[in-house]
Amino acid sequence: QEYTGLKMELVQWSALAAPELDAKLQGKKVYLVAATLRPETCYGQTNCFVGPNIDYSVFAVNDTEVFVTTPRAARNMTFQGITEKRGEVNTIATIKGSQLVGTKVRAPFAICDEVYVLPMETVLATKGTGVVTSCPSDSPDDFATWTELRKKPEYYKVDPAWVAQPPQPVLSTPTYGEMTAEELVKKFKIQSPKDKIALAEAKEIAYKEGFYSGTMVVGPFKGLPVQDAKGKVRDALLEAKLGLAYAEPEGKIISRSN
Ligand code: ZZB
Repeated sequence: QEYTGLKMELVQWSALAAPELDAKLQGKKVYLVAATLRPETCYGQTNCFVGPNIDYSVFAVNDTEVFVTTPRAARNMTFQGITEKRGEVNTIATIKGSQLVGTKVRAPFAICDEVYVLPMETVLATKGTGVVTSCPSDSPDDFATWTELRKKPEYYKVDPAWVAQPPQPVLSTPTYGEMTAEELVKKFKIQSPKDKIALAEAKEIAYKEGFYSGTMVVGPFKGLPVQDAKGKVRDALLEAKLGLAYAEPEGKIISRSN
């Protein structure tokens, strides 16, 4: 599985992460790296998700850059020429996802350029980097989680200001318009992020519709079919050094059915 790693630069650590990390990372450029299969949706990113119960590694990539991903992804990256020493993770700190919630990061190319880290219970530690970019216009999982967090901010220990940003249209499909995810969540009567079966079905449809019938409605590739724009957006991210190629080792994808 070939992902695009989206480099979301740290703007400000959450209150729970700052005391542990600020001093250790003076003068470094820090990025939360999200793994995405849909780089073309980067314009519509409105949040970033982490698993609250997952451990994350804060590790040095070189003299200047620091990444935050699961320890598993950090190790994989050392074998992909992303870090300096092959097979060796230069860990600076380990931090729980719940401590990262409320951190503010920059979202590459996004219409809302600064977004907050939120908790998503269904993030798998065994997939991608464990950091997920939220594009609630086109991802039913993202739309369902965002809706749930807005319903119960106190329960999830989320400041309502962190979930204030509404979904941003990225592409249009003939059947579902510019808010494919919301339409599918309604159609399948999805009540919460726990409706896994319906969400998996909605995701499958959203992928197909977006890829085969979608047209970009924002960004430099506005008007282009998604099929054509996808690679161009990915190339632009790599070119701008805001993206990187990240591959998942064969046979290690535990679940595709979240
Ligand atoms: C942005 C995005 C926009 C995504 C969209 C999807 C969609 P899959 O299909 O099951 O392989 N993701 C990445 N890592 C994780 C993780 N560790 N746990 C849970 N979700 C994760 O899933 C790949 C997609 O799941 C990735 O692509 C990422 O979200 C998320 F409009 O990135 B995506 C219809 C889907 N739309």
